[in-house]
Amino acid sequence: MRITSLAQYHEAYAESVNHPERFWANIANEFDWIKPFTKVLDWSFDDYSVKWFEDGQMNITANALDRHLKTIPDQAAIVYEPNEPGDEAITLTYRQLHARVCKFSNVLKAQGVKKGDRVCIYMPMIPELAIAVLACARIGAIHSVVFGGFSAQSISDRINDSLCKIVITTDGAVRGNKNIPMKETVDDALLSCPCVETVIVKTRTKTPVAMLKGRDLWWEEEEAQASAECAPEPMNAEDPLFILYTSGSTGKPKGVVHTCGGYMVYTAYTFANVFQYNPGDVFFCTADIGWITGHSYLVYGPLLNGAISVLFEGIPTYPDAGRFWDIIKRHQVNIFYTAPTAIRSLMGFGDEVLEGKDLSSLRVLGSVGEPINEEAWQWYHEKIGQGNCPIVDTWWQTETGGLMISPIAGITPLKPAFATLPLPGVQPILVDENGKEIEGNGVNGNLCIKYPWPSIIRTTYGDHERCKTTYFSTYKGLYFTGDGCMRDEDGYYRITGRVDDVMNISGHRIGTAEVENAINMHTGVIESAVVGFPHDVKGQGIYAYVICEHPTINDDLTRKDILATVARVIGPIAKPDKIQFVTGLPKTRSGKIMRRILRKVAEGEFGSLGDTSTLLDPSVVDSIIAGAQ
Ligand code: 6R9
Repeated sequence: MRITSLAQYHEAYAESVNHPERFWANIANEFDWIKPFTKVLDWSFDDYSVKWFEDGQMNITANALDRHLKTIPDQAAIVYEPNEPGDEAITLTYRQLHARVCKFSNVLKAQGVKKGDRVCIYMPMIPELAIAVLACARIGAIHSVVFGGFSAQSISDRINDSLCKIVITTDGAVRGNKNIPMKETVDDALLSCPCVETVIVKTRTKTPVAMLKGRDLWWEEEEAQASAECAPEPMNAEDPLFILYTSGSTGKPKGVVHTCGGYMVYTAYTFANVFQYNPGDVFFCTADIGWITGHSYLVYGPLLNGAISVLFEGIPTYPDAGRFWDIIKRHQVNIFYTAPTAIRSLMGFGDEVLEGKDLSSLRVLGSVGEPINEEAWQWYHEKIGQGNCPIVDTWWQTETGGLMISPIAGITPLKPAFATLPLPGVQPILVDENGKEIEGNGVNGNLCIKYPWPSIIRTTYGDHERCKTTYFSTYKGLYFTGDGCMRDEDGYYRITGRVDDVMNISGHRIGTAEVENAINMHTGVIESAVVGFPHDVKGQGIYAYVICEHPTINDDLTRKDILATVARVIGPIAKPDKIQFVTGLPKTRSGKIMRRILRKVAEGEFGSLGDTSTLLDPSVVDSIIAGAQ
């Protein structure tokens, strides 16, 4: 399954397009199947349904853990780098990780968790987060990890959407010099979650927490009593593996569902190839497991390949802006995978921070989450990669499960700020507004994919119609990514950003409608409109236009109150960077907000607002401009 030259890439690509079933069956057969599959693919993008390897049975943890016990039992699987640089790093070998996953699987079983049950995981970046994820997969429970920065309200919305019966959390979390409550936030969330029967709490900060009799259990006590043997549950390839909530253009985040077989095959294949992982290499993905990048390239992809995966609890700027570089030295990291926002932020601290740092172990660099600007790309290449590490700019999405358009490290000729070429199995197509294919090179359009790959989204939990309308109805017969894209003269792809109402704030997806709903919950707010605007470090920032019932007496305090409301409803990551109070919003006669105009104002481009003649009241625009300056 390993591509080792450009010619082989082209060969593999051609095979994956001409004989997709044969191509993926060969790769899938490299894994351990409990019952081999005989059918490879069944699909329709018109009445959306995709099934890969559907009559096969397997368990992803048997492939990610048990399989390696025969060959590399004592090699590190996860290297945990704690928040405090002075604290000891903890290594879990494949044997140890296997035993702990089995134990925790038995803990879950003892609490009555069965195949198909949903489990909410709300934890900081500690090894037990990966253990909890894998234990669910082992017994066939569907994990729903909620990023540790989300609010109680966001947790309860997610729990109630998929009716989780158990929540796994910690007493608290440490990030940099901050102590963050976790159990307390879960307790708040559970006030409105009657479906939850049990909460398992791992100790991290020794913060005092409430423990309800009959509901709350300590992880340590339960694990101590559990057996280290637990056979992996046989799963059909198309049984759900996990749900991960992500923002779209409408208000409510949707639960993206991935299934066992295709996700396993695709994440393993892309990890091995794109990063050109060699046995013994140390791989460091800085993403939180609460996002898809952490699921696919911190946990599953690396472990399926028997890799060594670094799990970092802290933040890049604690105790100083050299932390990533110290971790690279400490653990002799060979492959480093991070987000442009982190690169831009660290660039801002100046090159002095890099003095004396030993980055010589690095061989491959990766970027993910948002377009990487050329300046950041060059800095990353020169200062971190010392000019000799390829950068793989990986474009993909929660819905795609794995990397889609990306260079293959050291093999695909690079172009700064380009995701370059589609990986084998990925058939991109650019279309215009009417869904007509834009052929040839040197063109721009909306990015769609015309053929299924093994880890494509299967459904949005509990609402298949929503999945169909969101992804498969904008353009008939195509999966629509929501991204704009350019294909240059050489056929290289460059993702230009979202073309829908989704913002990308520091690589985090946040819907404009979601933030508007949160702002509108603030007392006295009549209406709001939110747009993204270019931000030096975050890539995009959040700009909110807000109409209040009464002229506010203290604008500054009201702004802060609104931020507090947004943090409470969604989480601190969704707090607007700018709030402008307005008396009206630019609306068409049919009542639609013209966001195009608001975006231009947020960008400071007052002179190029375009046609405003269809507005109900064009004078609104003048007063917004006056207030923005
Ligand atoms: C993996 C992940 C998906 C959206 C996607 C796009 C943006 C991700 C990118 C990129 C340009 C890249 N995006 N990678 N844009 N270049 N290399 O981030 O998933 O959180 O679902 O976000 O992120 O806009 O549509 P997710």
